[in-house]
Order: sequence, then C-alpha cells, then structure tokens
Amino acid sequence: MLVSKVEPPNWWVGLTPDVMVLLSGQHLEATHAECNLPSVKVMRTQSSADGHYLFVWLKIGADTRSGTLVCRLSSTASAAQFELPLAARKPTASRFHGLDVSDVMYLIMPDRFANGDPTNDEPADRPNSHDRSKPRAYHGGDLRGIREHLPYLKDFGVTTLWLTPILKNTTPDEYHGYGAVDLYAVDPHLGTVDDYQQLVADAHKLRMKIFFDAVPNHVGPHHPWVDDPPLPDWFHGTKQHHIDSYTPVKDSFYGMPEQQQNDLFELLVDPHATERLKRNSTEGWFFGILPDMNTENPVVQQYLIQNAIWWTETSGLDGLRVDTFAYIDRRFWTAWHAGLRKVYPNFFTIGEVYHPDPSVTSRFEGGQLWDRVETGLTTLFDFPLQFVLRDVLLHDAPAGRIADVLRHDSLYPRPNLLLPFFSNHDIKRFASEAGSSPAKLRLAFALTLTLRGIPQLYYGDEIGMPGGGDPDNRRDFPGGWKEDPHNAFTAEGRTPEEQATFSYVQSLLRIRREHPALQSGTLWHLSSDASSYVFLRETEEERLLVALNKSAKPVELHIPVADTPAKGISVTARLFGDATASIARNELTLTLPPESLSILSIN
Ligand SMILES: [Ca+2]
Ligand SMILES: [Ca+2]
Repeated sequence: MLVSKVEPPNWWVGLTPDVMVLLSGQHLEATHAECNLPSVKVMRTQSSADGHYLFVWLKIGADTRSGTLVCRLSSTASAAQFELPLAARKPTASRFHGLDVSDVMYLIMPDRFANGDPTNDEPADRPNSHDRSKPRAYHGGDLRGIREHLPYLKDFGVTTLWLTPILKNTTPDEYHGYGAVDLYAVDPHLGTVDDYQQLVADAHKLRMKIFFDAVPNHVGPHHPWVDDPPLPDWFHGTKQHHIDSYTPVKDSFYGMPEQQQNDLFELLVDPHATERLKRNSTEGWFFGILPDMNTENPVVQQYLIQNAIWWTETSGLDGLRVDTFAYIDRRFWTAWHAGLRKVYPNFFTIGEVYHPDPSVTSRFEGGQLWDRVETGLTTLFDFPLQFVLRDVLLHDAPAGRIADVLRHDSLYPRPNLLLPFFSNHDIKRFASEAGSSPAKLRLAFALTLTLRGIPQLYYGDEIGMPGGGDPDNRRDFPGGWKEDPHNAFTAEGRTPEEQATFSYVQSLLRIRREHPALQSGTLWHLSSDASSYVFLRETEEERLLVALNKSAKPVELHIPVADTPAKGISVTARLFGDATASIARNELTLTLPPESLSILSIN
C-alpha cells in the first residue's frame, strides 16, 4: 500500500464538518481506516477497482483543534498512512470581498504580463517549455511579475484582477493555463501557492481584489485521470469514447437557414428541450479534446466544491470567474454554489457564456427559476454587449444597437452587476480589427466605462496593443521583461500614441471613481440614431449626460427633454470630452465632435 498524493493536501478546522479526501497511489484497497484524533471520524471509504485511488470521507467534530491529522489505512495484506494538516482559519474580515459597482476588473494572462522571477522560466521538470519567440510556448511571465506591477495597476485605476488559470499544466502550448493536470498546484512557471497567497495579500493591502479562473467543466488532456480515472464514471465518456461538445444537432431544428449550424446554447435555455438535445453541450468534450467532468456524479461534485473552497480559503481570493459555464448541466451549479455559500455566504461568481443574444445569456444567471433550477450564479460577462460594441464601432452597425442590447436588461435579475467589456483573451485585439483606429479603441473604452455594470478590461489594450486571434492576442506586455527595449509600464517609456490612449483611459477611470452616477446610476436613453447614442446616468445626488458620436463628422443633436429625467435642466458642465451643450425650452442642443464621447454634469 502506497499513498503518493493527498487531495486536498490540507484543510481547516471550523470550515466544513465533512471532507472527502482522494488518495492516489498503489494497492489502496483499504479495509480499515482510522485517524489519530478522536474528534475526527472516518465515515466510509471507497477504493477504485485497480487500487490506484481511495476516497476517505471524514467528519471533523466541532471540538477539533488545529494540528496534523494522521490516518492509518490497512488491508489484510499491508498498511499505510496519510497526513492531513488541519489549520485554524485566518481572520475573514479582509478576505473574500466580491465585487460591487465601484469596481473595474482587469484581465491578465500571467505568462504574458511581467517576468518577476527569471529562475522559474524553465522549471527543471519542464525542459524546452520556454521560448519567447513562439506564440504557443511559455514566455516567462509569473505571479511575482504581477505582484511587482500592482502599483502600476492601482495608479492606472483598476480595482480587481482576473488571472487566467494558474493551475499546473504540462505541455508548452498550455502556457494559457486551461489544461490543468493538478487541481491543487500552481504551474511552476508561474510560481508557487505561496506566491499566489502573497499576491492576494499585497492586492488587499492596496484595496484591490483578485479573481481566480475556475474550470469545473473539464481538466487538461494530459491529466493522469484521463488514462486512469478514480471512478469508472469520473468523466462523461472515456478517452476512447466520448462526444464532442460541438457536434451539431440537426441544423434545421429551429428552422434556421441551411448554412447556419444549430445553436447549442439556444437548446440549453429552451424549456421544451429534452436531455437528449442538450447532451452534446453538457457532456461533450470541449473542442473534442478536453476531458469533461461527470458533474452529475455526487463524488465529482464534492471534489470540485472542495477544490474551489480550498483555493478560496488558502488565498483569501475575492471571487471566481467560471469558465465554460453553459457546458455543465444547470443542476450542478445549484449544488456547487450551495456548497461554496455554506462557507462564504456572499460568494461572488461570474459566468462565461459566450453568446451574442441576451435572451440566451440571461437565462444562466441565478435568481430565476424558468426551469425550476437555481444556478446560483452572481452575474455574467456581457458578451452580447461585446459583440455590439465591435459591430457599432468597427462594422458600421447603427449606434442605436447599443440601446437595443440594453433594453434586454429586463431579462437579468441583476443587470447592474453585468460585466461590460470589449476585449478578452479569446477575441482578436480591438486595435487589430479591420477598420480600427486609436480613436475607435478609445470609444470602446469610453462606452465600457460609462454604461451600466462593472467594466472588464484586457491587459495591454490601455496602450493599444495589437494582435490577431488566439494566440496573437496574448502578446507580452512591453516592459514586463528586463531585456525589453520598450517599457510601456512607465509614462517615459510609452510612445506618444500609447501615452495618449493610456491617459484617456486613466482619466475615464478617475471620473468613474469620482462619480457614483457612473457606477450605480439608473441609465436612461435620451436619443439614439445611426451615429450617436446619448444617455443619462442618474442617482439622487447627480445626473450625468453621456454622449457618443461615432461618425467621422461632427453632429448636432436637438433632444427634447420633456418627460425625461433631464427635464428642467439649466446648466451643464463638461467632465470629459469636448461636446458643447445649450438648453432652451426643454430642448437640449448638443454639438458632438467627430469620434468622441463626452460626459456632462447637468442640473
Ligand atoms: Ca518567470
Ligand atoms: Ca460538461
């Protein structure tokens, strides 16, 4: 009998009364298990048929003190033991903050941001994994690099960092972190668990927050479970026999045009769709290669809930971004959120539902029971708005399309918590889209930072970083490596054009911070047409008018304001941009410069 791995590697007293330990090793067919603390009971055990795994369910009595739990295992043939350190919890007051409308999130791919520790660029057990000249290899960025640049991010004006997954991966092309081979280890290129704890602690000292990228839907194709699962039904299917999440159902199902594939997410929110119709999405292997966890299995559920609690409790992180949210049956999310919120009652989660239609995305948010299932999800990235921002600014769609997306806010229980964004690690850089320009990029920032919700920005866009589709949209932040000739982390190092975009965004972030109406104010449409969209953000204390003109020509607008919250205004003051305004008899006249967004304070 040999125990080679203990998951979770440690736990806490006073956290959860039940813990399921998964042991890996050899000959683990234990018939008896017993621990050294009388207040900790072994409730049951279950070994895999090949003896490579043993599940041990423990009950930790309320009177248990911190210390190292030692549990002895035996069978007729042999014996072994494993240890589970049980720590006291750290004070919770300064941890697990969640987000509110005053926050602005900034997405970082840790391998591509800043190299704080060149000694981990190519760990001993990962030869030939580091090569900055290859877009699909590790470049050397790490957790220490992010920690060293917290002052840059604080000064820029964002409050929250979302890091793409930091879990251990295997091959060089998994620099992005989405191919986990160990759900309890930090990838050695990025640092250690200790580095992650320090990053969260330092961020909290600066009153910043850290979000962890959780991927309960799948593990990496090289995870040892794939060839040797702990249970026969640990995954949906096997390496040899599984379905592909993209396998389309019959194209003509909803009467779509023939060339258009049926949309799997639409089926997921169709109350009339059978399990059979939804299985491709929820049980298929993502891209046909990522092993899909059997999230219906209660043992898998407990493993995944404990894993999320472990990272949260270990680091004090502030919430989770949840990858591929739609690809898991909704009933799993009920159990997963309930498990997390038993420990962290206000736990904040953001789901990735990559879809342009708010009638689809909204159905995944918690707090609604259209199919009698409470997903528990706090909020979502606003993908529909992302599609529209690009269509409006880059592809000649009328500016009124922005209002068209926002009118669907009635479908969301908490629209003010949605995360508007125009860019992330899966989408071509805005600056490199056909027809883009620095002026258009600035407008994308300006809308993201003034519309309702909690904005999410993507590293490097603030200096107009170029890049095509994945992986070219994940280039290194210039200046993050000592040898970089060009350092965009400092004002002196930035080119004049980089500096122009950086200061434009920094000013907007400051104005957003100083004006609660841009955070929590009710949003009212005042006018919209092909090239302009004018809206109001209103709180009891202030009213701000925001005016976009996306066309290359100046625009003059005459907006009747009777029967609007702007009725009776007499004065305007410019906070941002160069629009001019005058008011006569309940008509607001606005002159908007070409390709501009302006913010006016009115009263
Ligand atoms: Ca490094
Ligand atoms: Ca799935």
